[in-house]
Amino acid sequence: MKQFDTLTLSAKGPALILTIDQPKSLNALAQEVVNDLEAFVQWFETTGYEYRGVILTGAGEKSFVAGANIVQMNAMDAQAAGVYGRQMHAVTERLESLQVPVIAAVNGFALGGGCELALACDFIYASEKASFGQPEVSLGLVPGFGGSVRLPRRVGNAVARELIFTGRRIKAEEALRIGLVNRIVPAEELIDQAVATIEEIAAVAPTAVANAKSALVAMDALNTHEALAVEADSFQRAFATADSVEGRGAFVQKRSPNFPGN
Ligand code: CO8
Repeated sequence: MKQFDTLTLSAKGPALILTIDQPKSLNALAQEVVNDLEAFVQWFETTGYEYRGVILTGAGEKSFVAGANIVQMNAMDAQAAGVYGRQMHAVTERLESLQVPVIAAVNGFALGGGCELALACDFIYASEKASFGQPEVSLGLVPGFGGSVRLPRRVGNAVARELIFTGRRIKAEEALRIGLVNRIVPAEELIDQAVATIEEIAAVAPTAVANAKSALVAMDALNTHEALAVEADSFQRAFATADSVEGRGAFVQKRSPNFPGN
């Protein structure tokens, strides 16, 4: 398995578990972590596709990711901070574009850049101890790792504005209520439930999941009319795959499909 200084990788069935492993700083996104996340995405894009999904989590019992590294940011000038922010934009866009689902398994604090990193995943499972927030305003800052874009898309404009303008921290139940997380899970079952979902995904056609995901990512930038055109192209591409020939044929023949993966 590929090694990183600040991340650990482990496999569980068809899932690759990516752990941000800096528990002493509550897994804050120091420059070294951002560099490793960039290298991880590069590695996965080229050699990771034997896995059918990625689970992103944080080491320790307390925190998923407590945000950008405030100690390092305090020593930056505005120019350097801009470079740091743009690097994380590129990393989150590439993470979001991986051809397999990425689940954030939020086991504690997901604050500032931590909430923004979770939002770049396809969906979020939270432990009962998870909490979320965009507290940048309390540091005189604004969200800078994608939160102003992805939080309104996930929870709606007005709810996102309230969270961003107050910097308030919310608990898992409220995150579930506003649609920020898909489910709340006992902490000890968090990874297993995410693995079970990846197992479910691993049983369906891989090309169809990849195809659906890239269409959904592309649609984020489009209006309804343009997005429907993307869906039509995506459907036609899916229809032409061997996976779809097998899936449709198996249904008609009343048997389980055996997807060839192309
Ligand atoms: N950065 C660096 N170190 C951190 C961070 C952080 N974000 N969060 C915690 N730590 C460190 C603490 O300094 C402490 O280190 P040490 O033991 O050496 O003193 C250690 O982690 C443990 O933290 P605490 O003792 O504070 O633990 P508590 O349980 O008392 O509190 C909290 C936990 C509530 C999470 C608290 O640590 C906290 O408020 N952390 C900061 C949370 C925050 O404000 N996050 C948002 C940061 S801003 C951001 O993410 C902007 C993203 C966009 C940047 C764009 C750049 C252009």
